[in-house]
Amino acid sequence: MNLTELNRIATAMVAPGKGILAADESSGTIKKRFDAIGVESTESNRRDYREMLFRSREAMSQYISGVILYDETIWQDAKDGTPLVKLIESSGAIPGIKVDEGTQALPMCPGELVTVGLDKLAERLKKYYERGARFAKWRAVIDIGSGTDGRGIPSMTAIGVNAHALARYAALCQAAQIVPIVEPEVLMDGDHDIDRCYEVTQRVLNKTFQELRVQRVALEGMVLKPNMAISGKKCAKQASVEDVAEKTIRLLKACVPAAVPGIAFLSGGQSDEEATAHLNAMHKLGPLPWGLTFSYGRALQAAPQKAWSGKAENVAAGQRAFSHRARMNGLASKGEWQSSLEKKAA
Ligand code: 5MM
Repeated sequence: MNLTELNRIATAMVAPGKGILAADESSGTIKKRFDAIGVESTESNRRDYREMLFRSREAMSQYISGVILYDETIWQDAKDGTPLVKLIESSGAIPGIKVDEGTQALPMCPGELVTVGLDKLAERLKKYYERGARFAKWRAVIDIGSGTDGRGIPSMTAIGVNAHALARYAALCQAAQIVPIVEPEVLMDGDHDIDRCYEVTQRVLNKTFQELRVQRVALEGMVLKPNMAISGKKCAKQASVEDVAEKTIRLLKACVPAAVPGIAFLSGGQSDEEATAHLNAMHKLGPLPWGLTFSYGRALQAAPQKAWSGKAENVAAGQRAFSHRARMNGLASKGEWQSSLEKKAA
């Protein structure tokens, strides 16, 4: 393992003014997104859509540091035969790959999930590296709820097995000279308040870093992709932008060692503008010990998906919508965003 090189890539992924495009929707998820805009989820439509994003020159060269791909996409070529990975590289962004294989029900823990995909991962990583991937992603999913057996969710079992798998994956990535994005997502579904989210996320992050240490993962060669401390979507009392920013930074400072080069948030179902405003507000609370940016899926793609709607004549509009969101989040990653910039663009 060349840790200097892993650290260089991890640092580039969270460079100020840039962030990560999470375009790694699995087949089921992209179908849901396409259903919402009335587009059939065929292999060529998925390729055309992602090619549109990766050919968005302004977004890709100025505001996007890396792209997380799904297995299908990393092997796909653009319409003119250029591998999509090459399009990403030529824009100056780093190609990455989602390597988990989704979730399964966790035995003995009703309602809870464990992320799978460790079998043959070492071999898969080797092939992805040869194809150009320099970082990877594995997402664990932790729900907050009351549970059907009265024991409460999440259980220590779910937190423990998911942290163990995240660390196994991260160690395998580093051995393959690939930077692991470690994503333990505490879902914002549900009616819990921000303090409950804070408390659960703290337990999850502490356990995750404990496992990373036990399994000898080099913290200098990874990126953390966490949720923010935020109110559940159905909570009657929604925390303010300032509250989310203050509690998220307090939580991360308590749990994430300064050796970690960067933190890149998931958006988790927040609206586009909320996700941008939260990141921006966090940068008002600096200086921070790590790079802090975005790794958004929905909060970067909802607008371009709508503008594109599967029509070739809408490609330029889709690219404009993507570049706008990428620029807004790029500014937020430096604390330079203002809501008036959104209105001007509209
Ligand atoms: C883009 O969505 C990713 C893949 O999800 P599935 O495996 O469920 O299809 C997802 O992992 C994503 O990278 C993160 O959750 C962040 O995306 P959001 O939309 O929460 O910013």
